[in-house]
Amino acid sequence: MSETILTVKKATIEYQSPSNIALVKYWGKKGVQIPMNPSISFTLSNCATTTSVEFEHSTEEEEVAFEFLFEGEPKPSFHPKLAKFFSLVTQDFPELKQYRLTINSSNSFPHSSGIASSASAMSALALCLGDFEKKLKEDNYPYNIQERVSHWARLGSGSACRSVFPGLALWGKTPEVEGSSDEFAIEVDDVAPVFKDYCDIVLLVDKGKKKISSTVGHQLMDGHPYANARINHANENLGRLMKILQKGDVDDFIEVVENEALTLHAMMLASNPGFFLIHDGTLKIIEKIRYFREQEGVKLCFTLDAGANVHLLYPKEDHDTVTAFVIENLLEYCENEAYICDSVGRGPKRLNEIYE
Ligand code: 2P0
Repeated sequence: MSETILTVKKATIEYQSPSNIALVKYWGKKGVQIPMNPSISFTLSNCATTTSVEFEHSTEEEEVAFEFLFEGEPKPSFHPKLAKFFSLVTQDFPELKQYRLTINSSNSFPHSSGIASSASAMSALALCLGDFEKKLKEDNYPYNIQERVSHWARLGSGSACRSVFPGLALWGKTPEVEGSSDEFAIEVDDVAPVFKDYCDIVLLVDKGKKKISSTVGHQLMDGHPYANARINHANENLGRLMKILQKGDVDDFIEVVENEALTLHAMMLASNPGFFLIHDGTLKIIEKIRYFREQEGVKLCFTLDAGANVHLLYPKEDHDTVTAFVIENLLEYCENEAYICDSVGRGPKRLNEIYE
């Protein structure tokens, strides 16, 4: 059966896509970016990557020909990761090999802020490719575009598949949620109002490059002595959290989210070789958050990524109290007193789409 595929001479597609912060953490993978356990995250709002892709029709190549610029400057160090990504995407979308791509990317957050940018960057790129494929196959496009884009984003970086959705996104097959998949993330919208505009202050304890790459971090789960226990525990935490999110129970949310953050770092400590990404400042911040919560009854809590920075999560109604607490008590542990105010966001935005 022959499909009608349009040929576009030239196109430019631009997306802004946010970062996300996991509540139940993805840690460990198998096969081609398949997670060892399901994860769920808040999609953020202010921490985002803007990516424009210019597609120019050319002769078909063995692999996608591309140029990558970050904030206007060529970045050859990103080429191997992108080449691998394109070699996977073209298994689904071989027509892409007929185009030369110029990719321009920039982040809303400062360089070296210690904020993981692979989720926002790879999701923004996947979104541009998704729209382009849909345009080429206009009349017989059979896919669910969000699933397909999330699947491609995952091939670029696991956590990126969750950034395609607003609010909360779940990635990984779980009996708790119908339609969940290891291949792509899905939106979780059955959540109580309090979690729809939850806030996140990112305390930048260490703005440097990560000490270990996420790829190496995930590999340390292969043969980890506690891997099975962790996978079971993550599944339990996910099941609990799904119910908590529906009910709007902030106290139980705090318990699960902090447990996940500390378990992630406990897994790193117990790896071989063991490593720790937490700094003195991270521990001081955690202690102060817990003390403030006990003393003042304000329902703030922390979570951590694979680094020293702390994400301080709290209901929107506590914004003024928490901001004052941060400024008075926590900035002394942040590099150059740097922090970013963010909150649960509405997902990616298409900024531009031009076809010639
Ligand atoms: C997460 N992290 O769920 C977990 C928690 C870090 C700690 O996903 O190798 O950049 O690109 O699939 O997604 C960081 O790993 O890893 C991560 P790759 P990714 O957000």
